[in-house]
This record gives sequence, structure tokens and C-alpha cells, in this order.
Amino acid sequence: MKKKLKFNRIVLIGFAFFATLVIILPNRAQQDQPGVTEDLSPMMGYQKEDHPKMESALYRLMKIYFTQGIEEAKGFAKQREIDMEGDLVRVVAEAKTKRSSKEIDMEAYRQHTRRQPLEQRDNLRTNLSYLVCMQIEAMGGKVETTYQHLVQSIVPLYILQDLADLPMVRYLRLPIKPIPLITSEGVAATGANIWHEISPYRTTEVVKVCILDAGFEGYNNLLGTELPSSVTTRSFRADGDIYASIHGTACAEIVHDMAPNANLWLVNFSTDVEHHNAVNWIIDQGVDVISYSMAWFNIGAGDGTGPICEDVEDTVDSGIVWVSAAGNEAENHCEDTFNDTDGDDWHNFTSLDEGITFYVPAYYYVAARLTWDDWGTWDGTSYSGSDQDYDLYLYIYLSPTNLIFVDSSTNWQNGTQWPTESIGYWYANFSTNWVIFIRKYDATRDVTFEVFTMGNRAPIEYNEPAGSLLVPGDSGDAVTVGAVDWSDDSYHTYSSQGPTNDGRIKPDLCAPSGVSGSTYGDTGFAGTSAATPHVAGAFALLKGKLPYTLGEIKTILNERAKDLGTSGKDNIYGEGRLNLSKASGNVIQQWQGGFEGYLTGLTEETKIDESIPKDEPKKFVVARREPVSSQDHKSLGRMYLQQNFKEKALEEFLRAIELEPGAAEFYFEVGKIYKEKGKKKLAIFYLEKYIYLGGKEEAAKELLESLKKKQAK
Ligand SMILES: [Ca+2]
Ligand SMILES: [Ca+2]
Ligand SMILES: [Ca+2]
Ligand SMILES: [Ca+2]
Repeated sequence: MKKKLKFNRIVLIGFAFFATLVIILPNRAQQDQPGVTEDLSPMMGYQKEDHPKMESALYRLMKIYFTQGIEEAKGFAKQREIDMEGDLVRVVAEAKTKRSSKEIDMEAYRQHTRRQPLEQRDNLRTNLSYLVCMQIEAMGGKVETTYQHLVQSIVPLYILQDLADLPMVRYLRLPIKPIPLITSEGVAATGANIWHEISPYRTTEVVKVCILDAGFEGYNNLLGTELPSSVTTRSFRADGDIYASIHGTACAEIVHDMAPNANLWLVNFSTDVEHHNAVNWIIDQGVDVISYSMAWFNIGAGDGTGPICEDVEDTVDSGIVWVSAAGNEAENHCEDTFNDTDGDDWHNFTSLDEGITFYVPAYYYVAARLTWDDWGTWDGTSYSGSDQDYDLYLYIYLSPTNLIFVDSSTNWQNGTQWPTESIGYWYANFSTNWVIFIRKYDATRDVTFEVFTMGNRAPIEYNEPAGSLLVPGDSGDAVTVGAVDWSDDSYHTYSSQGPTNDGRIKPDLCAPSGVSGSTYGDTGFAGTSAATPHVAGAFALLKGKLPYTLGEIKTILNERAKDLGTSGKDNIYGEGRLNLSKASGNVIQQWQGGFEGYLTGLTEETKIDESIPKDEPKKFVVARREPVSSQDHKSLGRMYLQQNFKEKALEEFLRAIELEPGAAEFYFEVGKIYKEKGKKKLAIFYLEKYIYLGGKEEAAKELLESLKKKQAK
């Protein structure tokens, strides 16, 4: 009874001060710089009353409902962006996944499923979600969607406790939601415009790009202008709303700018369970590339494991390229090893300071997430979980000695739960400083923890940009993208940095951000959200133009990236800024001119279509990649040069383009075949673009310039 009173008092005090602050805070907060010496008192003998199998925010919602009624509960839910529909709340029940036959039989009996077909009983052995679904429906809830052991449903608040108590429920939580990474000039900056002028290599097979996102508001008004004339859409949201957000529309616009011939698939979701189902569906559609400008907190160990990274792995295993935003969290991230120098269970950042302070302007979201290195083993479906119990506290900061409690996240970690704490979004209509504290509740070791914040518009106190990647940017299977400014390649200081928590370099590439488009207008579409579809679009563009696999195109993009920062691949820029033309960012040579020659040294691979009518000019792409015999180059070069230059110049040119093994790449766009002579085809080649010569561009360019001059004389 005593515990209950204490809980209520904390909440009420928090609300009372909150209401008052609306009036008094606005000017004063900006005068105060964030404090450096916040120090909380020890909470002696504090016992958490939350349910070990229920996320603490959900537990609090339930408590408010029972003590203050449904309207108060709805107010609490709104302030924390907890999904409620009428009097029902959206939750995810995680079913237990492994049980003995005896337990299953008992459970089945208890649930009156003895008469169910044998297959369903078998199903229970590996997955109890079926039983969880039955229970939820029986208790008055409604199941929305399931995935493996996860059951997403909307339920009355009064069944939460009973639901969490069910033996086949491992954990009851709120749905986990991703964040859209918002914070186009980008096309020219990457050199993609050059490729737009080249005829497609694939004339029958169209490249498919899926934008997997929060929503596509207004997409229908852009069809045929900023988007292709038709697109495929599919919503995995419980309410089926494809429009839910404009974020995905802006991403789709960039993909279309980069790869105008690609087919677009617009797919949206809002929760982790819906995400899993969306990904499975996308895999079945046989798309080539996924553009993913979304990211998640607190859903994996940051080492490439976890449910969302598993989705990425499944996707990539089926031959799809997954291009993922790194995140915009470099200034909102702190990482430290727990260290309590004054022995009061609150982490000390310094001997005098226990709080991370950050300033948030009025009307911005405020959120704090905590996770630590105790996820246990990932078995492909779930983590074994944590027995190191740490908690997260959020206060409003008035002065170092005047802190107002706002909320805490006090999930249990006593063996199987995830090592995560989350304090949801707050809408504050005043500007103020906020401060976060980390408490060791019940733990046997000092963990290494990470804190992420939302709402701050400047780096938080104790900011650590390194390791600020979000999930699934840590996936070894994802092509992870950071953001640079489209105009000058300068680093956007918000762009999340590697390494991953297992020490791998990330991101993989960086790409332009801050571009304008019809969706976000001239104010610009910033963030790794904008950078990501440039890379996804680049994959689609090259896939359409070249006879290469997506894996080979990945190599090309890595090789061509413009190295920035420290030499070589690094944790800020990855391999460098997306660059479709080589090194200089320009076509090394553009000229036009006819030449004549036999089709020697060309193979099937060149895909010259001989069925084209003689009098109808048609362009082709001849693309080669190692191994390429120098004979191919010589024959092409000779054909051109015999027509235009003297023999000596030819020799000089051939020497210059003699390519080293492993470095050969050679693109021509050529004209039509115009007549046959004996068994050989005599052709006119109309050379337009000469893009990449395997590291010999400068030499070749100089030579061609000098040859042209000689020619002119
Ligand atoms: Ca501080
Ligand atoms: Ca302390
Ligand atoms: Ca905890
Ligand atoms: Ca570099």
C-alpha cells in the first residue's frame, strides 16, 4: 500500500510542476547555460513496483487508468505518443518460443484446444503466439497482425496485467517504432546526370526499387511529374493508411531523380511487427533495391544482430540490395561505462556531475533512450536477455539544485528482458533545459551504456559522435549511408558515425543531403534520409545501364566514391561521397564522331542488337569489366583512331589505355550497324561517351586532347 502511494505522489508532483512551468519558463531557460554539477540524492530502499514482464511506460499507463480514469490515461498516452484507439491501447505481446511437450499439452488443454487439428498442436511446440492470439480475443482485445512469436493487438487497459501474467507471454510492450531520418541538387553532385543520357542496357527487364518508409502522403499528385506515371503501393499499417507521412514521398522523389526508368514500390509500416511482415512481402515481390531512410533505437545490440538486422539479412540473402540511413544522431549520443564515484547508484560523468543536460526549444519532441552491453545471445529470433538492471530518469533542469522530476523508465532486467529503457516523446510548449540520469538498480557489473536523445538542437552534454549509428545501419548486410552537404561535400555534424559495437567501420558511403524537392520545398530535405535514396537510386541507375550484378555495382560504387576525411574508408564518410563518374566527378572525355570498323573482339556480352533496321539510328552501350582482353580495347580504339588519326598517334593512344589486370573498365556508346560485308559486320560506331578507363583517365584525356589538336592542324 505504501509503495502505491509513493508512485502516485511522484507522478502527481511531476504533473503539478509541469503545469506551472508552462507559464514561468520561456525566457528564463535560455539565460541559464546547462549545468555541469547536477547531483541526485540516493534513493535508499527503493523497490520498483513495475511488472517484470511489462514495459514500464505501459505499466504506468495502466496505473493511471486504475487510479485516475480513462481520460487521464489518454492524456498520458498522448504526451508519450503511446498509440490509443478510443479506450484501447496498441501493444505487442511476445510469446514464449520454446516449451516442452508436456507444457504444450497442458497449455492446449487449458485453452481447450485438445480438439484442434494435430498441426496446430505441433505449431504450439515452437510458437505459442497462436494461444496468445486466442487469449487476447477472449479478453476483449483485437489482434491486428502477427509475426513469428510477436502478436500486435489493441486491447482494453484493464486486461494489461492479466495479459502480462499469462504463462505463454514472455513480455508485453509497446510496439517499437522507427524514426524517419529528416533533419534535388544531389543528382548532379553525384554524377548521375551523365548516366541519364546513356541508353539502357536492360530493355526488357525493369529495375525495381522499393521505398520502405513511414508513409507517402501526396504521392498520387506527383505521378507523371516528380514520380513515375505509375507506382505500386502497399501499406502494412494496421489502418492501411499509405499516406501516413510525407517522408517517404520525398525519398521516392530522389530515387526517381536518380533513376528515372526504375519502377517504384512504395511500402509503409508503423511498428516492428508490421515491418517484419512488410519485408517478407517485399522479398516475394522480387525487387532489386530497398531504399530505407528509417532507423530504430533500442532494438538491437548495435553489432548487426537483432530483429530488424535479421530482416535486412533475409532481404540481402535473397539478392536484394538494402540501402540504409546511418541516422542523424551524432550530436544526440553519449557513451560511457557506468562509474559511481560517490556510491549513490547514480552514474557519475565527473566526480561532481551525474546528469546529461540538453536544451530543447518549445514544441520539439523530447525523448531519451538508454541501452547497454548486456543483450545476451541472438538466436535469430530473440535475445537471451539481460540480468543487469539499470534505469533511466528524466528531469527538467532549472538550476543544479533545482530539478523537477518528469518521468523514469524502470523496466525490469532480471534475466530475459532487453537492456533498454525509453522515455517517450513529450510535447512541451516552453523552452527549457532537460537532464538525464542513469541509475544502477540491481546489477553485478558496470556496463557500457549508450544514451540517445531527441529534441535537442545542439550537441548534448558529454556528446560522443563515435558509435552513434542507429539500427539497422549497423548491419553488415546493409549499405549504410551518411550525409554530406550537396554543395561542398562538407560533413553534416548530425550524421551518425561508426564504428559498430563490434568494431566494424560504418557508414559505407555518404551522399548529398539538404537537397530541395517538391515535397519539402526549398527549405530542403536534410538528413541521412535524403542521402540514402541517392545511393539506392544509384544502384538502380547502374543496374539499368550496365550488364553487372548488384554485387558488382556495389564494388563500382565503393571504388568510385570520392574519398573524404582521413584517407581510405572511415567511420564518418565510409568509402566516401557517392560518385558515379570516376574521381574527377566528370566524364573524362566527351566527343562525337563516326568511325568504321569490323566487330572484332566483341562478344555476346556486348548485346549489340542486330535486328535494328538499317536506316534507324540506335545507340548501344558496350560495357566491359575485367577480365577484358586488350584486344577488345585495341580493336575499338583502332577502329576509331584509324578513321581519325595517323598511325603514330594510334600507337601512343593504345599504350596509354593499356589497362592493368583488375583495373579495366571501358564504356562506349556506339551507333548502328549499317551493312554486312562477307561474314563480318561492318559497322559505324558513333562514339558519344567515354566514361572510365580504369585509372588511366588523365593520361587518356591528355592524349585525346593532343590528338584532336593534331587532327585540327
Ligand atoms: Ca551535467
Ligand atoms: Ca553517483
Ligand atoms: Ca531497468
Ligand atoms: Ca576517408
